[in-house]
Amino acid sequence: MKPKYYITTPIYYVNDQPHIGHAYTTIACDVLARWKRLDGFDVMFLTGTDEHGQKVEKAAADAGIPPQEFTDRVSVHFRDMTAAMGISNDDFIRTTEPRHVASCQELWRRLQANGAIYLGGYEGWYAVRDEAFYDEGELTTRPDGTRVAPTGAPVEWVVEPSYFFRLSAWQDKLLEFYESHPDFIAPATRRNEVLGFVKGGLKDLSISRTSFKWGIKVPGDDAHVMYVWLDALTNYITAAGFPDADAENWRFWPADLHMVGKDILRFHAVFWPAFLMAAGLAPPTRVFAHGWWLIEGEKMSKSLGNVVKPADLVEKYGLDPVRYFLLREVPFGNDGDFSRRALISRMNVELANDLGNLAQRSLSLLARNCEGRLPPRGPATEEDTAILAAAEALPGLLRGHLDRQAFGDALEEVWKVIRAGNFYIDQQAPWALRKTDTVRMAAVLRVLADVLRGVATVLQPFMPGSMGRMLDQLGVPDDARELAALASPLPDGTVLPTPQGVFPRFVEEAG
Ligand code: ME8
Repeated sequence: MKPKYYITTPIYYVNDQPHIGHAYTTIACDVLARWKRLDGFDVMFLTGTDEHGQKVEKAAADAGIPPQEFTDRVSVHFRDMTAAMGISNDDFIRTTEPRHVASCQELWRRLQANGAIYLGGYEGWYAVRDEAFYDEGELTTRPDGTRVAPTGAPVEWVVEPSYFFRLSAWQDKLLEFYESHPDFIAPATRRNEVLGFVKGGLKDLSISRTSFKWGIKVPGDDAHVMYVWLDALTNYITAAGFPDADAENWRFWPADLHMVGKDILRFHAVFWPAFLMAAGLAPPTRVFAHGWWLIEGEKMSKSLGNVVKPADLVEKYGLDPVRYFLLREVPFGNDGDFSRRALISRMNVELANDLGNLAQRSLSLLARNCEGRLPPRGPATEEDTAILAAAEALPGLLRGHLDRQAFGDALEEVWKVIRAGNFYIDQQAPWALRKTDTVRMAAVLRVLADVLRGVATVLQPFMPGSMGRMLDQLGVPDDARELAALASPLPDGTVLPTPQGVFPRFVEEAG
């Protein structure tokens, strides 16, 4: 049986249109999902939309339409973004679906049955933009007198009856859990932040609201809707079939990785494992909090008019270059600055020059001098052995890096081999061998074809379209594109289709 791998994106609020930040998280997950499939795993990859709560209710009211109609409309934009980014998700969950309502209500009942919930009253600060409660001590006052949360979100004073989750009872158990699962929170700096927060003391958490209606009803008490974060986090078990323990997808729980932005780590690394353990369910294996993108040095915002729409980028630069750039430009986990100049530079230097030229030179020499067929390997020279060994080491190296979500390190390993390939082709000069030693020329071109096959195979998760085309041109059949297939050489004489450039240079239009 194949090992399983369950990976999730956050589910995005439908108060807004998708932008490059949402695309980033989803693409990172897509690369990992594709990588695991390539590596022989049985993968479940989930994304979706978070549709309840005060913030969405307000956005619907501002748009002048009922919330259900509003969420139907906006959720489609996220679905479209998923398609436009070439995302291979297995499911797309919406929190307004009946399966999710049933799942949340059952989780609530289990928490109640286990004595984890009590009825009380909430009096304190709430930020609708963050859908989060804040303590007085966390707030600052703006010059105009408004009180704001550390995130900059304005807060309002809320007084209402509320059910509470006994989070305070989980402080020691969570600390023990983090201790015994050192890889649960990554990167390490974020782990330390969470540890600090939990050590600072946990208060019981308000998990229901009565001042608005747009949410999942609390079982047995219609006056309350569930706190949107309890509702939202539960999506990860809903999609796995909760509460049906016989559901086909229940074998995927616990999730292997919840990928999130650093803004929502606390919800995933503190509240979520506490909810699950209190309900008698297993917590996820790992939560990775990545960094934040700025746009040419500025915070992305509608008022600044600098919101980068993923579909516009794809139209201008192509999908694969955008996917590549986002995961290559900044070490995953750090904040980054999105600049078109940097994107164009990576397209031209790393994709067109380094990889594109290596492929183009090798494939056109094969087409012209080997009748478009894959020649046999010859007796290996030291140089042949070295570059082939470097290419063969890639799957193992990438496995290590990608299990730590170190996308940049993984790509750097591949580029080391690509650069070595360009050095090899210059040094061996197969174009010169054509006149002096055609047998050696053919052997050199075979080495290059094998190296390119290794490179294109491991890069498929990052750039599925262009690497698919490169494997086509290398004569690799569809059923020989997994990592395991690299162990079997392609048969000598394999017919190679006419080569076509995979990565053209990007030339900025004048003006
Ligand atoms: O928080 N840079 O949804 P959301 C990088 N519904 N990533 C960014 C980004 C940026 N500038 N802007 C957004 C919610 N993101 C909740 C989640 S999960 C159970 C519920 C990404 O629509 C990043 O992944 O506000 C961040 O965590 C997420 O979008 C927030 O999306």
